[in-house]
Amino acid sequence: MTEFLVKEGVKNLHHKGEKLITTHCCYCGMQCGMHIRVNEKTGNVVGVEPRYDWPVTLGKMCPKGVTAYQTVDHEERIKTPLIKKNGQFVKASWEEALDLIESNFKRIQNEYGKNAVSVFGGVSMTNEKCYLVGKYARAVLGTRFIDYNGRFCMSSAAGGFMKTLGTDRGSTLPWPELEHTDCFFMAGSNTAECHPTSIQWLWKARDKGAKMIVVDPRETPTARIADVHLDIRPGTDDTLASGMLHLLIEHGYVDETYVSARCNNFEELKASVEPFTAKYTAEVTGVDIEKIEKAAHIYGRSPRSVVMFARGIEQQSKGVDNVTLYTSMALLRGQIGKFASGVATFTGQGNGQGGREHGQKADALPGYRKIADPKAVEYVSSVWGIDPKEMPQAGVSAYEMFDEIEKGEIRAMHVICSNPAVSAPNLTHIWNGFNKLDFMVVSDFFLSETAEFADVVLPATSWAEDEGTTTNLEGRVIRIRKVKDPVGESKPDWEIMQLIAKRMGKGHLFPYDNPREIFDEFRLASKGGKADYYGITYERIDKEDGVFWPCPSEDHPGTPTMFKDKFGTEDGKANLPVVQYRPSDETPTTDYPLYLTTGRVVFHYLSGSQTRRTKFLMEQCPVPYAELHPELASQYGLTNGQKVKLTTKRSDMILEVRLTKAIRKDTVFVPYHWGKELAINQLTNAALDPVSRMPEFKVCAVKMEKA
Ligand SMILES: Nc1nc2c(c(=O)[nH]1)N[C@H]1C(S)=C(S)[C@@H](COP(=O)(O)OP(=O)(O)OC[C@H]3O[C@@H](n4cnc5c(=O)[nH]c(N)nc54)[C@H](O)[C@@H]3O)O[C@H]1N2
Ligand SMILES: Nc1nc2c(c(=O)[nH]1)N[C@H]1C(S)=C(S)[C@@H](COP(=O)(O)OP(=O)(O)OC[C@H]3O[C@@H](n4cnc5c(=O)[nH]c(N)nc54)[C@H](O)[C@@H]3O)O[C@H]1N2
Ligand code: SF4
Ligand SMILES: [Mo]
Repeated sequence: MTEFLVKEGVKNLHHKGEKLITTHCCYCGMQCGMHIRVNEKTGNVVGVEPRYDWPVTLGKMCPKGVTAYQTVDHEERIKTPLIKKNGQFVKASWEEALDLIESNFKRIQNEYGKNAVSVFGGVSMTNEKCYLVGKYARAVLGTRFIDYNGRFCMSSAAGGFMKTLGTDRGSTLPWPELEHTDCFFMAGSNTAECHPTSIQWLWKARDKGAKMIVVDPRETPTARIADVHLDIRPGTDDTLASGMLHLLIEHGYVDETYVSARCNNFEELKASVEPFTAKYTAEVTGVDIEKIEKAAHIYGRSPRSVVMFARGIEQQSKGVDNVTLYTSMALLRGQIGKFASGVATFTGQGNGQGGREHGQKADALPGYRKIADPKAVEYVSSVWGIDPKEMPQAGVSAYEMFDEIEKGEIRAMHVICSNPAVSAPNLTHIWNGFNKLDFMVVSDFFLSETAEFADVVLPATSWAEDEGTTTNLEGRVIRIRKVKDPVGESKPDWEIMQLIAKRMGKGHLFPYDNPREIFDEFRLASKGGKADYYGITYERIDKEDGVFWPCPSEDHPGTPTMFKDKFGTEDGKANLPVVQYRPSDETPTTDYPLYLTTGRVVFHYLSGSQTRRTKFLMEQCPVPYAELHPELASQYGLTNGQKVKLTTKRSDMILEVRLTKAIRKDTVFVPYHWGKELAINQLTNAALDPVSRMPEFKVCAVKMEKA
């Protein structure tokens, strides 16, 4: 069928009076292949056609993807710079806005030092832009305070992969190989709603007999099709994974040849998981012992298997430990570096992979280099044309920047492509921080909840108005094409940073005329790093359906399968770290007797800034709700549709009850895509993982009352 559509489809997709431009969806890490339909007369985007010949998604798209085009010419797009006067935004020229930014950034830095101006980035942008955000902060503003929204997303996966495998590429295998695996072990991923177009690969494999194990406190649409659903008590993944390791060892499922040749620390790991018997694991996790044993046998006996996880296990104050333990399962079975097997995290945002490699992170430089490494600083400074002594030190993580605001260390912030006024934990702290800033700039194409706090809002272009590259969840670098000219006076983020660089007297560091020139500089900046893009060109991406990093030279084929012969660690061997069990930062108490967990629905994307402006999606899911088991609801005298008050140590809010048997009886789930009084992040816990500084979005203790 797909072959037929590839041959016949593109021709049939064409509508009279329109042109089709080939690109990728702007939302999640799947980066589904699509053609955008553009009216040839008006130049406006009028629709989308799925791309049947894109090898990763084969013409499949989800409800967000097929409506994404509606945001491009949306009536609420910001079309000019906005300046706040007496609490109201008024339209301004670019000159006025830049004057204000220049004078305030200079005043604040003169008075309080360079670090008083901070940058908060995001990864819905292309690699070109993500790379420049790091350079803008460090080389133009000279500040150490830069971090980004990937801290709330991929940082625990990154930290865990670095510890075990030595390189953080979200997937060790290309997605089409999933069809040929024998077993999926999936923890904390609601794949069917969050990476919907992956499901086709799972189905294809299931048709061939592949087994599926899902670990989730909720019976998600993904869990419903599993052979075993481990309905875990939130925050106990470290125990469950340790139990699985214990059982793999106990039942002789360890690939001893692989482990002795390719892994360090097996004996220590073995000793550390000794206490995690099936019985103990069942007690702690609340999962039936039979199911735990069944899962271990299925996973242990599968010749080819893939361990997959997502934010359910990562957005915890022990997210890194969870990642190292689940990754160790794949290592013990000798699965990494082989066909149709391995380990993968479901990268969240469109460029969540690329965006985390290029230096938006407080302690990182392009190519996955560390700012603490003098050689890295020297190399990147030479590419940028700055004195290595000018390179700022490492800063602090996204949430911790708000502590620095409270302390008066940070006085100004430029938010580029993120909406932390909705998406950060413990929102009171965030809102107070924004109110306390002397000066705040936001670059966005909609007036997001965060932009409402700003002094100056700069109109950025959308994903369809500029070209560049992203890196999808496999690690494949792909092309985003310019579909139309920017609406109104909006400008691409790289041009906005360039304008500010000029005002700050650093225009010579931003000499670009187009994204290609930025990509070429970035290739060089990444050269020799772990995430080496040097051999990737726009032409190769077109010709080869994307190129997988690392790709150190133009004659290198790229790396679809990672770690075939050696890992990214110094000695080339994978590590099997020993983990010290610890409970979540908050567990239920008499006062707060239930678990609260948060996440997504298929119809909305992240802070909802884009999807809440899309009519169809809002019709499908207009408001947040509290998902409860009917038995729990009846204990509280609640019925479907009634109002309930949820209270945590941080705040309270009122939500509508939605009853479902597909959730544990001790857990409440609330989707987080709404702002202000509808934002569940008013209640969430900002306890941070000690390594990744990831907040514990997935677990806190909550009190529930009829409202
Ligand atoms: N529709 C949609 N798709 C998206 C996004 C979106 O906003 N909407 N966002 C994109 C982004 S940026 C991301 S990061 C991904 C996120 O993708 P996912 O991580 O799949 O999505 P979540 O809903 O955050 O959480 C996944 C699951 O974790 C479970 N969970 C909660 N607590 C625990 C726990 O303690 N242990 C375990 N094992 N599981 C737990 C939840 O019940 C939930 O089903 O999705 C991407 N795709
Ligand atoms: N409770 C709870 N909170 C969570 C999570 C959770 O599971 N539970 N998940 C966390 C995760 S995984 C993530 S990724 C974060 C995401 O949280 P956010 O960073 O807030 O994500 P978005 O809603 O994508 O915000 C991006 C903003 O940038 C704008 N934008 C999009 N593209 C561009 C561009 O190219 N340029 C510019 N300048 N602007 C652009 C959009 O209009 C939008 O306003 O939320 C986190 N928060
Ligand atoms: S699965 Fe992700 S990339 Fe694909 S259409 Fe949906 S939101 Fe877009
Ligand atoms: Mo994310």
